[in-house]
Amino acid sequence: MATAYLGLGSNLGDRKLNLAQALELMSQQVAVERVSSVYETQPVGYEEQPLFLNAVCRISTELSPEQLLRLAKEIEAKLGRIPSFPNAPRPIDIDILFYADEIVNSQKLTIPHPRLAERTFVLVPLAEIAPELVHPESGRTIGQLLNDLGAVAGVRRCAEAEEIVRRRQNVPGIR
Ligand code: PH2
Ligand code: MG
Ligand code: MG
Repeated sequence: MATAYLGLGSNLGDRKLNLAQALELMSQQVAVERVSSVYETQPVGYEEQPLFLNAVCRISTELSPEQLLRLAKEIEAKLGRIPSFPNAPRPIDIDILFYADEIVNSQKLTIPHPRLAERTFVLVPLAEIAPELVHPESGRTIGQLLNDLGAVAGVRRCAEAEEIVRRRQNVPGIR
């Protein structure tokens, strides 16, 4: 069994439902052990797009990193994601942030996620559920990485979304 952390983001369609359904579909294949609060966040990178809802979760799985990536892509496709340009708006994005303390650098997969240390929309929810988690390359904890970024802007907790995401078992059928 490996412990892994996933980042979830949605900024198209019913964002709360997309997060809830992604977690529900994920939990049918792996053990979803912990889910962070949900945050509404300013788009980073390509900025002319709607606000995101972001969250992270901790899972436990027998799947390899490659199998987990395949599962994430399957769920993204099920929830209506169409391949587009980098950072394009999407109903759901599921990124592998960490997989145990493994470092993976293949053509398809880079673990830990290469941009997580600069992204408050990842570090803020991650610091909530895993502040002591150590980044295997930098040796810094999530709490330290978040501190390194200084003041956090553009990330606010969204209690209303959390309610729906928490009740994901009851969400309507997948499109
Ligand atoms: N994902 C990106 C690029 N920019 N910005 C926010 N706020 N949230 C995201 O999930 C996000 C982003 C690429 O995957
Ligand atoms: Mg992403
Ligand atoms: Mg992605």
